[in-house]
Amino acid sequence: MTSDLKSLNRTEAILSAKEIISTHRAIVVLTGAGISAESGVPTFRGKDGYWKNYKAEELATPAAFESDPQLVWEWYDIRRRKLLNVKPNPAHYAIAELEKKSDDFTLITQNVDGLHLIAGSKTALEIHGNIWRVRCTYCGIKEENTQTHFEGLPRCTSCGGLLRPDIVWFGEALPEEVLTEVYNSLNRCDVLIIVGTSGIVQPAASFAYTAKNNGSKVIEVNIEETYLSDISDVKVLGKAGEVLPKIVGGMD
Ligand code: BJW
Ligand code: ZN
Repeated sequence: MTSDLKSLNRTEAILSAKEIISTHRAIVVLTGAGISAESGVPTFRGKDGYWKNYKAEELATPAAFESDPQLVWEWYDIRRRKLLNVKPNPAHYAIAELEKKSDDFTLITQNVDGLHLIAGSKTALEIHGNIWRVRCTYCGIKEENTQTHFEGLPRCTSCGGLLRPDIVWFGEALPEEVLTEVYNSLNRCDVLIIVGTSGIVQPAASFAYTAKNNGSKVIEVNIEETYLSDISDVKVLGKAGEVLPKIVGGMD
């Protein structure tokens, strides 16, 4: 293997990523919005990203929901309706395939779209929640909810409280039990594959550092350089749906 993995061309980078994955045991994959981009789901910060048309603080904060729950629910309703017509892409399937070939595998996703599970991944640690789940703001009960086109605001069937999307907004803590599993996996992995995240939002952005500090190799797949590129051992520049099947393919 060359001494400077970061200056490899794409084909060499794919080969290096393959070699690292096939010669290591415990694999963690961390995904962000970029993995669903080829399925037609907008990212957050790209040129057609959500935050170009909407202000994050007007929609993705507890304060926004408190001041205008209708507006926030309308935004989620638009996204839910769009997701009804969206399917996983080859990148989601490649990750599900990698899980099948691995003895010790953990998938961590920042995405709320549920596409990993549809693609066949057995489990996905959904650190920012799931758009198809709601939580009562009064009694805290959580339930699956696939309804679209709400008439008025959705209410809890147990207590009548206002329902909110079970999604982690800015300033909110990530679910503790999920985070415990995340750090357990990061503390024992020897390869972390980061796919389609800008590495801006914490604490997810710090996961690469946790893994790296524990001696893990880091492989990044993204269409552009990110805040995590500098600590990645191998950087594969390209679309996740094109690159991941090549990295994962033929590893039996
Ligand atoms: C491709 C591709 C292709 C495109 N192939 N690649 C300073 C000020 C204020 C707050 C903070 C601060 N410093 C830290 C914070 C905390 C804050 C934070 O990180 N803010 C930053 C913006 C600075 N974090 C939080 O508040 C978190 N909570 C927390 O810290 O709690 C502490 C706490 C403890 C105890 C008690 C109380 C609190 C919570 C973060 C929640 C994030 N939620 C969101 C939105 C949810 C709304 C929703 O979805 O409905 O989650 S934000 C949004 O960003 C969403 C995503 O999961 C997350 C990450 O985005 P991601 O996935 O990286 O997407 P993009 O768009 O940024 O990047 C896409 C990438 O894909 C790009 O790199 C492209 O190049 C690439 N790409 N096509 C491969 N085909
Ligand atoms: Zn309730």
